[in-house]
Amino acid sequence: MAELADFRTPIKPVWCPGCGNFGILAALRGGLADSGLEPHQFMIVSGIGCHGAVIQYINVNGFHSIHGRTLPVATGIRLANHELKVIAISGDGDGYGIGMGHFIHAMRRNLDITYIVHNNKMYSLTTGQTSPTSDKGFSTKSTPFGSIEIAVNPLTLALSSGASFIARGFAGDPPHLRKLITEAITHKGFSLIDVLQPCVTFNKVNTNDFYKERVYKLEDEGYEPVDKAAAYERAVEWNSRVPIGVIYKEDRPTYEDEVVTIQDMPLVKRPVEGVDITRTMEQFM
Ligand SMILES: Cc1ncc(C[n+]2csc(CCOP(=O)(O)OP(=O)(O)O)c2C)c(N)n1
Repeated sequence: MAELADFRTPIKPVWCPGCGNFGILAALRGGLADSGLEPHQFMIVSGIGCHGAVIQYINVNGFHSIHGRTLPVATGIRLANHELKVIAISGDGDGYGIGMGHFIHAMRRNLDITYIVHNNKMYSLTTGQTSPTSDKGFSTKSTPFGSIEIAVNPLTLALSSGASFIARGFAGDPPHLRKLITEAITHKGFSLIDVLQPCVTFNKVNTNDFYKERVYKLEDEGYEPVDKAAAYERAVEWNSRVPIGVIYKEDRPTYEDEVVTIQDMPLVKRPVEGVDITRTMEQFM
């Protein structure tokens, strides 16, 4: 069985010292190891942003996609070979900004994909502009007088779009996030983990201390993630208390379950000998 060390690469992360991405990377490696699968069984797709480099630091199959397109790439991979465990990784700008349409459609399809979003509530790779999760009034170099837009709530959006596993993690608590990641990988269906990720360089409001003072674990309160109405109540909580843990979970058929042409075997395993593509090729000549 694969061990934690099998998921490491010799490449050293280039993130800023103290970046929340280090905690997420440690949790992700641990979550992959705990799932009981081998490195070659995973495919990780990352997007554009500071988080995007993550695939270089994990020893599994990887694809660095373009801005906002992690989910369509992950969808294609999953439908071509649904024996692969597919994990898509985005930043909040990548996933909830340019990738927003894909996010909603992937959830309503309930593809069996794990989606981890490094949510630092701003664009960091491009040196600190507002993102869709920046709070109203948040001041950045693109909004020096404070953002005048309200923030997107990824959790309520996921609840209304049909994601079948919805959780929030915190980069400052890697052991807890590790468990969430293993649970999400094991879940059959679309799983979202929105991860609170302090950006030590550009976000001076949502710092590690900001979260440490506020986060509480849903499971510590005996919360059961089965009731959608109760999940909405927790999902909108963003004041002196901020919940982390599994907010909602349900079992329903995945997209792959309902695509009849891949029921007997993955598309990549279909024999291609005897398939004549001459007529199709002629149309492109
Ligand atoms: C189509 C496209 N638009 C814009 C950019 C520029 N760009 C690169 S990274 C980035 C922001 C990334 O922010 P986020 O997804 O929140 O990730 P973070 O860097 O905060 O981890 C932007 C706007 C790009 N590379 N491609």
